[in-house]
Amino acid sequence: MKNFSHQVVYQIYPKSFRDSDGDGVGDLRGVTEKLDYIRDLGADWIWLTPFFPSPQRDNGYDVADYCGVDPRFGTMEDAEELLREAEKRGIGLMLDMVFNHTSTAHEWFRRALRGEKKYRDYYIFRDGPADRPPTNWQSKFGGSAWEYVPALGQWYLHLFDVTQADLNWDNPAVREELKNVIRFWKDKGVRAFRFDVVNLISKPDIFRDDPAGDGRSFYTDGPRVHEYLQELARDTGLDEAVTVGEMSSTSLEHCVRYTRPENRELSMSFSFHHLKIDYKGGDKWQLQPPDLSRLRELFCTWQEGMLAGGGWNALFWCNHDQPRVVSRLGDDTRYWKESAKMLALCVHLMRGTPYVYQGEELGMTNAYFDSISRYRDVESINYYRILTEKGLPAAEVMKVLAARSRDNSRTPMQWDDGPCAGFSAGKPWIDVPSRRPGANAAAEEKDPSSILHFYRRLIRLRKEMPVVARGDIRFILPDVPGLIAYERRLNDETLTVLCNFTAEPLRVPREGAPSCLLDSYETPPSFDGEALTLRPYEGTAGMTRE
Ligand code: TEU
Repeated sequence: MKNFSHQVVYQIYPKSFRDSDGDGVGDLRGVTEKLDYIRDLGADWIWLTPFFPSPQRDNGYDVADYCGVDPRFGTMEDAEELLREAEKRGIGLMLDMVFNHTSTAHEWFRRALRGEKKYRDYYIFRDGPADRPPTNWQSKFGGSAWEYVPALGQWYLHLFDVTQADLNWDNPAVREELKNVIRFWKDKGVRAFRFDVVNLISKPDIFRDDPAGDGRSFYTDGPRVHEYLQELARDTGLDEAVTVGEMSSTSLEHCVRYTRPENRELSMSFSFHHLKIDYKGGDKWQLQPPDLSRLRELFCTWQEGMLAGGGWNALFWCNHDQPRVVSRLGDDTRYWKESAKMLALCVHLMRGTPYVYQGEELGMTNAYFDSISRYRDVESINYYRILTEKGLPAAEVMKVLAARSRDNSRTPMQWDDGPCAGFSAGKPWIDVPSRRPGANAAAEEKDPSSILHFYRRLIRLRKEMPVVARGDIRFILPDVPGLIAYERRLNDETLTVLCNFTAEPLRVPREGAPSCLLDSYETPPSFDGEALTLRPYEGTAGMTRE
């Protein structure tokens, strides 16, 4: 059995990581250039978001050919070189398989449009009058999830952008095509895969209106999803690979089933409930202050629940779809360093596999763009229109985007403090953030108290301490508002983690002061015999041995 409990994944969004040829767009050679940086961080895997040929309507999540390399990012030789060079440093690549949908520029879809029945059955086409979509389902990027094709007199389903047509997994020929994609990359030596929104692949037999919602209840963790994942893993030999599924609006019960080793589906799963605690009424486009007690409750439920069910979590705050966590839950001015470190400590010492998203280890902040013309993401641009049309004043819409846009995470990686942050010698495809408080690799390399060095220590701890990799977990101190605290236990060792998510000092009743292993302030919190006092945004971890 493969063992990955001590491992850490570093996520790279190639478009924004490092531009090796000065055209303003990051590329695969840029990633190869920076491999030593990732080795020094201590990551075992690099998850590369899609670099396959694509019209880039959704930055590569609209794939037109799963077995090629988009010329914007380089060539197949560049990909092979990256794989080889990474391997030399003990790093594996994790490729991103976008199997819920293809781009409408994919050959399969084009042939479907040309009327080839075989390929029409690769997608989800439904009859219906031109003025009424088959159901009222909504796209995750806004608007109807159906698009009418006049030439065919039919509608096709797209849960995301109109150029991302959903595949018909009920068709065995589709499943075979996708298995061949895995085999292709496995033959090249790829040993890890991420599966994009993979809990949406199984659609219901009958398509009906959703009176209460946007349709998600019909296709989320759909009727045959477990069967399809088992088949995919079995037929492509994924047992020896590390796999992670991205699960949209999923449940704990399903994630246990997806990731229990005996079910042979996936190694681990991403879920997003903990990143909706600042969505008012569950709506991403309505702001509210983060609900910290809900955050604690969600971590507790998922961590203890996955342990009890024998499942395995992917641990993360950031990815290419999320705003920067230090701007979101920390304080990216006064307590920039302390809060970025506390947030890292909080998730890295939990039970599961930590994912670090490029620049998170530097404490990179949100973009703070002040004009819509600086945004690039299809979702942000759609919602700018939708929210303005609803009557929200433009200034308010800009506030919402500043907090919620996916572009917050897609600004150029900050290698140094030069004008383009050392990302490119040309004009970057997206601007660097308007302010960047010392968050860059060159400066942080030199400063032993930097956020970067803190991440290195955390990653090393997981490798050195079995209690971090394999210990069980129990949440403690539920009654201290603003505190998230847990214990990891293995044999006679207990690791205690205490995190103050507020800008105020916090008194935490304790019988004794644990020995301090790691602290976001670099020095242990004070102890008065009855309680520890955590400073603003302090995160601390200590060990006791029985
Ligand atoms: O994202 C899936 C997804 O549903 C969200 O993260 C989504 O971007 C967000 O909820 C919108 O508010 C995955 C990819 O990570 C994302 O980049 C792609 O755009 C999406 O699938 C479609 O492939």
